[in-house]
Amino acid sequence: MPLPPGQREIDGFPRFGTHLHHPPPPVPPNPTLELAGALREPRTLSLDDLAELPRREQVADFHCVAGWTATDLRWAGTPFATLYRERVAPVTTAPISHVVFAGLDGYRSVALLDDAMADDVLIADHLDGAPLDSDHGAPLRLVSPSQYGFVNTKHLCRIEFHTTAPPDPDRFSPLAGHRRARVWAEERHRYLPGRIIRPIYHRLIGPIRRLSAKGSTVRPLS
Ligand SMILES: Nc1nc2c(c(=O)[nH]1)N[C@H]1C(S)=C(S)[C@@H](COP(=O)(O)O)O[C@H]1N2
Ligand SMILES: [Mo]
Repeated sequence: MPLPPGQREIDGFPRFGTHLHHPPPPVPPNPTLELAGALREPRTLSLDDLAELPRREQVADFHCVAGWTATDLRWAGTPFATLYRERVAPVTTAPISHVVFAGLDGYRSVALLDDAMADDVLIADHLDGAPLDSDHGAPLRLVSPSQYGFVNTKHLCRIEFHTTAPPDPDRFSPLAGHRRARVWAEERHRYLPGRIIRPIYHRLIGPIRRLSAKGSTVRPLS
């Protein structure tokens, strides 16, 4: 498979992220997924509730905006579009445009509903045949392979459905991520072209990997 522009293949799949130096959040004894926002009936799904929906397995590459790509990851879980159609669309109060994915560690990502409805967007609970480990987002994570890693919230515990763009704390951040973050269009940065920002991000990979490895509870990375 060719890689999207500006990406380099790496060996393995490192723990990576913005809450890197912290250990991953503990998995609660009875994990839940909250559905909130512009819904007539906000609800909290257990993993058993989620398991009532059809599941899917898919193999995909994973592209971090900093420029590394982990290849051929085998994910399994519930397609986001299935969850949306079966559990959300019937109870929305107005047309939904944006979706916020929040993690147990306080991380948040925002996607357009149109992007989240793509066929390959999963709420994954397994990677390579095993339940997600804490490095990669236990108990649930978003997997949106056509969008950069920062959209792929790990430790997913809440999905909010919005009728307009939600408040944007990153607006003035020098590394604000692109709102759509589509890898084939190299939509890395909110305001700068992907090709321009690429070399700056590449320089961040080494330091961030070392920091993330420190917080890892699974296996050390060199
Ligand atoms: N909850 C949470 N999700 C997160 C992050 C994070 O710090 N916390 N980092 C994001 C970024 S920038 C990337 S590249 C991927 C990394 O996923 P991995 O650690 O499974 O490689 O997770 C994304 N999802
Ligand atoms: Mo990332």
